[in-house]
This record gives sequence, structure tokens and C-alpha cells, in this order.
Amino acid sequence: MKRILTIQDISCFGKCSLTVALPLLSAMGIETAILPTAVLSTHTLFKGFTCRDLSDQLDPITRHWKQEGITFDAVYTGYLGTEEEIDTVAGIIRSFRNEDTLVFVDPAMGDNGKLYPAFDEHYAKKNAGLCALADIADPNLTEAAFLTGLPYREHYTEEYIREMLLALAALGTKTPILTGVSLSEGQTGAMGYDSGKKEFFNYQNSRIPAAYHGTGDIFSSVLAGAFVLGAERSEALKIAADYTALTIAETLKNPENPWYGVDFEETIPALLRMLEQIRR
Ligand code: PXL
Repeated sequence: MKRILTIQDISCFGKCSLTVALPLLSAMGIETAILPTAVLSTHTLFKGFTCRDLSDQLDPITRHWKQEGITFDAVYTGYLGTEEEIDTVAGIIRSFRNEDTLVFVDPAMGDNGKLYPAFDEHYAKKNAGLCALADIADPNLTEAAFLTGLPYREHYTEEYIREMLLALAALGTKTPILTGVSLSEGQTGAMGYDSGKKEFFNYQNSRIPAAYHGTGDIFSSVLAGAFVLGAERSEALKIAADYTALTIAETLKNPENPWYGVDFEETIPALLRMLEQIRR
């Protein structure tokens, strides 16, 4: 079985970060080790959330793993609470990486042109250093603008997306993948750039007119998992995008329509069917 380490916070209620990464990766048949960077009562879009930082636990936990000879096929990082934590996580990546390890960075820090409440521009620059270590990093347009210093635009051309991808590759990311890219009316998807082959790639599907929290984490978990399972780039991107879209559509059907997260539990059987496409 493939084994992945995912490093992000655990928001006890609200369906994001580890509470989606762990169930999704496990369901995909990947042994998943977790390194929780903080425990929050909810994600930070709720008012009055509590947060206990666990930064001081990261080194002792990973030192123990080293003593036990534990290794990983991939390291996938998500929301990280502080700049110091980014430094620690960069050290963990360096210490567990070998030539076969996939390093996947989701620089989760903002959306809709704004950083999440806990972050500022200095933090964003620090996160650019983490993306430099990544084989794959998948920021949304907001995050990419803060990472690269290029302006954030709500309306854009494909040329702007290409420029953004080249700027992300210039940070050091081998294959940046921009999420939430809409190249024509009624469509949305992701566009990437393979800096080794100097090749752009793109996957679009129908846009569902709804925005939910945690969908970025769902997309990243499935994308990282599909790559770990050996999917081709185009297959991995299609599975992650289709699964995320399907999950949003299912959530919209729920009469309670929870604003704080999506009903990904309902669509896990469909995800498993999509994974049958992967030629192993
Ligand atoms: O979904 C990203 C995320 C992860 N973790 C926490 C968050 C957010 C987004 O707001 O608040 C704690």
C-alpha cells in the first residue's frame, strides 16, 4: 500500500483540512499518517473559534518516526498556522524526501482576493518558500497572486493564467496547478504548467453556481491521492475536479445546505468508481 503523510490543522467541526484529507485518502486506499499542526474548535470562518497551536510537537513526533525508520511515498501539506510552522514543515519535507517522494503543497491561505483572517502578506511570502520545494503546488488565484506578487484579477484571459503559472514555476514549483480557473462562461476547472516539459495543461467542467468552504481541501486531497496511486496527470486532474464538482452538486440538494462545508461523505462511493479509471 502507498503511504502518505499529510501535515495540516485539525478543525474539529467544519469539514476541512485533516477532517477531509484523512477520510478521503484512507478511502482511496492510501495509508495516511497525519501531523496535526493545530487543533481548532472550527475552521476560521466561524466566529469565536478556539485554537491550540501544536508547533512544538512537530519535531518530537517526526524525530520518533525517523527512529522507527518510517518512510513516506508522498508528503502533502495544507493550511499551516504560522510562519515558524512553515519553516518547521520545510525541514520535515527535506528530511523525509528522497528522489521518489512526491511533495504536494496546497498553500491554503485565502480566497476571493483576500487572505484568511489569520494571515498577512509576510506569511504569504513565507509560503512561497514552501512552494519552492514542491513537485506540485495547487494555489487558487488569490493564493497565487499573494505568492507571486502579481495582481489578483476576477476577470482575466488565458494569457494572465499562463503568466501566473510561469511566475509560480519561477518560485521553484515543478508543476504548479492553478485552481478555480474559468476559461469560458459557465465553466470552471484547473490549469497547470509542467516546467520540465514546458507544457501547459487544462481541465474544465461545468461551473456549479455555489461556493462552499473546504472544497479546496477536497480537491487537493483527491488530486494528491490520485497522483500517489499512479494516475496520469490528466486522469488525476479530471478525477479531482469531477469529484469536487459532484460533491458541490450533492450538497446543494441537501435541504439543510450546510454553509460551513460540503457533504463529501455522500460521494465517496462515486469517488471509488472514478478511481477504477486509473490504470495501475
Ligand atoms: O480550508 C482551508 C482551511 C483549513 N484550516 C483552517 C481554515 C481553513 C480556511 O479557512 O480556517 C483552520
